[in-house]
Amino acid sequence: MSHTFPNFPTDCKSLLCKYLSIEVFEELKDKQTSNGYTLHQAINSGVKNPDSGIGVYAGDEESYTLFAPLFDPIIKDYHGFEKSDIHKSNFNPDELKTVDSEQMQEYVVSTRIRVGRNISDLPLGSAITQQQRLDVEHKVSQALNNLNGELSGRYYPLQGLSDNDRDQLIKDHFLFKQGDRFLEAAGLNRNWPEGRGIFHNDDKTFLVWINEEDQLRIISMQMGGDIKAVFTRLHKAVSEIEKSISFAYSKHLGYISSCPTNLGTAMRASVHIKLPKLGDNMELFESIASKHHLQIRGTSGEHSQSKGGIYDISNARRLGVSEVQCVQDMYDGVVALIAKERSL
Ligand code: ADP
Ligand code: DAR
Repeated sequence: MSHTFPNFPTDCKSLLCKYLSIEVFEELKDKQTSNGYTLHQAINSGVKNPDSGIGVYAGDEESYTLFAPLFDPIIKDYHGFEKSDIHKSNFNPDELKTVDSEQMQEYVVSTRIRVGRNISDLPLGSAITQQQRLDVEHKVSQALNNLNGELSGRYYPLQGLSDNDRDQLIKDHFLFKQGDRFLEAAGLNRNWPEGRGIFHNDDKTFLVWINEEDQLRIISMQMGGDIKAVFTRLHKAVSEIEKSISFAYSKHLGYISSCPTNLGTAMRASVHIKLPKLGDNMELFESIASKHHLQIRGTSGEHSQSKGGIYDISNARRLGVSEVQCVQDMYDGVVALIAKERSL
């Protein structure tokens, strides 16, 4: 294990570079959690990928307390969330304030809302053992295969999935991509593709990724801009799954996730939306996004570029806000973006 302070490039912009001082490194470098997870493992993704935005991953819930001198300032910087703050959950779709709008249907291509979840009393993906990962796959796929009505569907293990099926699922935006270098360096791709897979219902409007960045990514999605319908289906699915699986949750940090950016609600509510004129004026685009706590991504997921003037717009805040607020942030931001696009 490396005991020397990492050699970051001078233009490194990650929160890891910003907050890993020599003092913090010396304080934490010999510590490890009860699962044997070390500082070296926690920072490896940001060391190997100096273009990271964040650069750290937790190996278990304990990482957030044992490595707090590094994680706390990163959490405060990204979420504006203090050590003494308490996260409050509210997953009631009836409280979402929306109005029927033809413009939403005209500009929004598709809507997707996902939450990350990890099973309580188990390490996270970066520190999980091969057997524990298989146990997660078995437990979760069994719970999903017992779902009925609109949520009933089938589990597809990645192991044995044909290249054609995999490519089709990625093309449909249904499947996580293989070989993300950030996840690789975080130890999240170990034993790939064993223990990984995708469940989807017959309508392909409800999906669960098993053992990607988090142990579950529970996803509701459909074409068009009916954000409330997507949110309502997600709430129903999470409530059903929670009847048989207990998720890692803390009063302070909410739902525990591998990456600190997903703590709290672990929710990303996104639309793929046509905004070609704003796309030609990124400074204006980004100022509206920042005012509405939005993140702009490309249409093939994180670290991708937009295509044909279509952008992935989602809530940036996940911790210290409720699930209703995450979706409200995205909805209100999309209304503002459409108004601006129409005025250009
Ligand atoms: P995550 O949302 O799980 O953090 P990504 O941003 O990488 O991860 O998105 C995962 C996949 O979901 C990508 O293929 C992306 O294109 C797709 N996706 C995200 N939002 C939407 C959306 N609103 N409509 C259709 N596909 C989407
Ligand atoms: N690539 C990492 C992840 C940042 C947030 N996105 C997640 N967790 N998928 C980075 O530090 O840029």
